[in-house]
Amino acid sequence: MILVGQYDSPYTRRVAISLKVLGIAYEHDTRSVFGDFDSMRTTNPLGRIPSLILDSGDVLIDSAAILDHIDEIVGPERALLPPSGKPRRDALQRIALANGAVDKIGGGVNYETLIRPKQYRWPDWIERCKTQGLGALAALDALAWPQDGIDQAQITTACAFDYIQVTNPDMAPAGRYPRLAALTDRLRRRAEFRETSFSDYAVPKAD
Ligand SMILES: N[C@@H](CCC(=O)N[C@@H](CS)C(=O)NCC(=O)O)C(=O)O
Repeated sequence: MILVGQYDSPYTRRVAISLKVLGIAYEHDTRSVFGDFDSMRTTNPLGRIPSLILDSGDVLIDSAAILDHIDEIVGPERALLPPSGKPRRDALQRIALANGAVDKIGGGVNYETLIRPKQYRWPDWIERCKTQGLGALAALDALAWPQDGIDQAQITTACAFDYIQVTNPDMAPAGRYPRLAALTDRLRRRAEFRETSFSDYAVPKAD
């Protein structure tokens, strides 16, 4: 199978890390959503990442749908999401908050400030997105997190927090989110996180 998307996308990265944790081999297609837009649209009509191209040629889009398929392949004993009940609801709630933080800070604040020309920006909207994203981080930081092991809620949350720390360090200063920092620091040491590191990522500057 082929995973399409670069690791500076936390949605792509959570898929990559899940594949690695579960020992599923993949090729990596590093086309860019912005630089290779027309080509990307031939893989995913939305022109977004991640996509997973299966050996059958079928293309899965959206990280949640891709991860659902991966969990199905490995079966309930090894799946990264709990199968049912409160454990599943709690995990999905954490994942919604983590992905929501990235939607609002990455897709909201960063796209609005880095892509939209200055004269067309709406500061109140950017501030609203920031409030929403930081609200999600605060809610995640108020939760207790495991000190060991790995599952989808941990992977997704650490990918989200790592992304925000790299791209928006002012929003995640040292000490503000101690539980998220501890979770992310622990997982960053794992091979799956190191192999998908995007520490060489150059944060674009808003004009
Ligand atoms: N809900 C989607 C979100 C994917 C997403 O927003 N990906 C970003 C990259 S981080 C993207 O493709 N952005 C380009 C665009 O939306 O035009 C998922 O979980 O896969």
